[in-house]
Amino acid sequence: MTIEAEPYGFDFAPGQCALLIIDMQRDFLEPGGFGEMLGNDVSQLRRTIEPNRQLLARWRERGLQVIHTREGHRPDLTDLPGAKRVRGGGKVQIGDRGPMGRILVRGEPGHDIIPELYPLPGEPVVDKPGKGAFWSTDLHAILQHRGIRQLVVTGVTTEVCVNTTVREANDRGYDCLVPEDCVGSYFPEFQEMGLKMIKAQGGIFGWVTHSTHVLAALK
Ligand code: TIU
Repeated sequence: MTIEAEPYGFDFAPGQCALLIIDMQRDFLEPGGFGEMLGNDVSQLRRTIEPNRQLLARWRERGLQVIHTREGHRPDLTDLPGAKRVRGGGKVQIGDRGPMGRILVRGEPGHDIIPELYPLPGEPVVDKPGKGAFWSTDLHAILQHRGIRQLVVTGVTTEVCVNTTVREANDRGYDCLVPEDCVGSYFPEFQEMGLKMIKAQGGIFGWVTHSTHVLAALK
């Protein structure tokens, strides 16, 4: 089955393809979290919620593999590099108290996934300390054990955690398809360029499509 995509059609094998939803956490999408702490307008990302909700619903109806990720750190911050802690130079740092609990700390309300896309029991949630979902996690092992060789990658933000994860996945031999309406950036120009970088040079890192084309393939 071929999904309409750029730079050319994506050869879709649903049984070997996981939906990988990156970091749709309150800390990135709601006021008072890590995203806003970095000086960003969080409302930019909220348009991705509804298309993600529809894609997730269809994926679940078909009984296909869903994996969620969350960026964050241990409560004792032993997995937080000093460089990441001080980056930004602001008054508030990762681990400090914010309106949704300690910022980017596992177990805090702000660190959790937004209610619209909340994981079901049986859907793996990969907690990652970095931007890429493969670094310092068991994601590759999970995918290998489930026989996954393709990823539909969605979530936030396009040029940071989505791009880093697509690049990591590509180097590990996975084909990645990114639906443009299901990924979001705080910056419109990075949204555009982040997607162009993936599909340039014959799909150097993967393919870009729209969720309607993925939904059509899963009718
Ligand atoms: N700052 C920003 O654009 N993103 C992140 O810090 N993490 C993710 O992209 N998840």
